[in-house]
Amino acid sequence: MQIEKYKIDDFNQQQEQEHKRKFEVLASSLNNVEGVLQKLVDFQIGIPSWALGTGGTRFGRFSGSGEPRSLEEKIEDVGLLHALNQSSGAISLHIPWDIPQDYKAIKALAAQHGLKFDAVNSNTFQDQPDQKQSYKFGSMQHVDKAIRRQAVEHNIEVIRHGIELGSDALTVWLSDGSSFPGQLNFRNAFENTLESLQEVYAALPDDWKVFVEYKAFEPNFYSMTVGDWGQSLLFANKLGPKAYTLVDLGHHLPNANIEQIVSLLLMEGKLGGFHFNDSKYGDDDLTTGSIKPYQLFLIFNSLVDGMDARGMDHATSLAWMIDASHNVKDPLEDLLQSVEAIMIAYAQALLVDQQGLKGAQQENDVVRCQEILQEAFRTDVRPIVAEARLRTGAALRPLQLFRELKVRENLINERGLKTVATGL
Ligand code: PSV
Ligand code: MN
Repeated sequence: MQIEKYKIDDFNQQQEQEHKRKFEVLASSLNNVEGVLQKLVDFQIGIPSWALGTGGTRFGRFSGSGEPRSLEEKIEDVGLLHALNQSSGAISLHIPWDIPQDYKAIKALAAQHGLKFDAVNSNTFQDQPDQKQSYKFGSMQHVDKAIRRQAVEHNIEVIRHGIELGSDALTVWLSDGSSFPGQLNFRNAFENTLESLQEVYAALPDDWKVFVEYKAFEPNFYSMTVGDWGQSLLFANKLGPKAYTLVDLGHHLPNANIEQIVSLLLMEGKLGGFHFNDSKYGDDDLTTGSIKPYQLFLIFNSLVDGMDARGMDHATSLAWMIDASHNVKDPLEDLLQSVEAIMIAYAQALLVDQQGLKGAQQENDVVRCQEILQEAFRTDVRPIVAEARLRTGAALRPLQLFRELKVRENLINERGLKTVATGL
């Protein structure tokens, strides 16, 4: 299915008067509205290929209908999102779930939808049917060099796919760790992992980055070999200038101060990318902004402050990606909600009076600090986010248009009721 431009324009025309009224009221109370709008227009969020099908848990997976059955259909889905919001201009692939057969055709299809290829992801957390050695006891940390070698070769193969598609980053998430005390020698596990990552690093093209993603627990429950930002940063520092830490919002122990982590990683020039999602308990992979929108805003506040301090381009310096998928929503509707929540938090962070905040911090005026932050957080920025969409030819209300155009029903007609997308 393709969404014709005139359908978006017709829809916007119906909404425009009301939108303009709200936007003008908001704009009149803000400084530098045009600067904020341009930043929102430029900001693009990578969509994970594995979130286009309904997610599951170990207790089951309730597949939706009209899910993408191939990489081509996944690209088509992201193209639909991007047509609706013009903020989802990239797709992040997971290998081997999404092995491209014909690079030229896949690249042409992505370009047709205005999409780029974001970081490519390797998978050494599952055994594949044709695989020689098992990752049951880890991959890059494994005591057996042959298994480590297999994991390294897989990552190098993922880089090769990425090069063909025009990607420029590899994300390595390792499920390596241990589930019981004594199972692992922590030092050996770290050293083996470092050696493996160094071999992968050596295969990176000059203009590529590698993102080392950390996670506190699961599937291992006693120790994770890349378990927190400290361990990830250790690896990234030892690997070299092309290695960075990737922050997945669901990968911390409860109540971790993610905004502080982000701030320090940026200070060190070692924050590489983001996996957005939300959670109540652990790695819940819920819709971004659905549980803790204030935390999301505070994270964006750290991001804006930290990127500006280093003169970084907000849109291009970091890899912005979603990593969410769950059991109960239409995945495309869920992704539209996530992108909207990210844009809202970003817009609110752009409104923070950074100068005023720094002044209040210098004076230890704690109350004013809080007032300044909450002034921005409590601003209803939806009209400015919508205005950015209007200017790029996207829908004023993407989710509403998705439903009015009966996108899912169309996809079911094309693909069928019983479809299962590759992924977890
Ligand atoms: C692991 O929980 C993770 O966050 C990694 O990014 C994986 O690659 C992704 O989820 C998909 O399973
Ligand atoms: Mn992730």
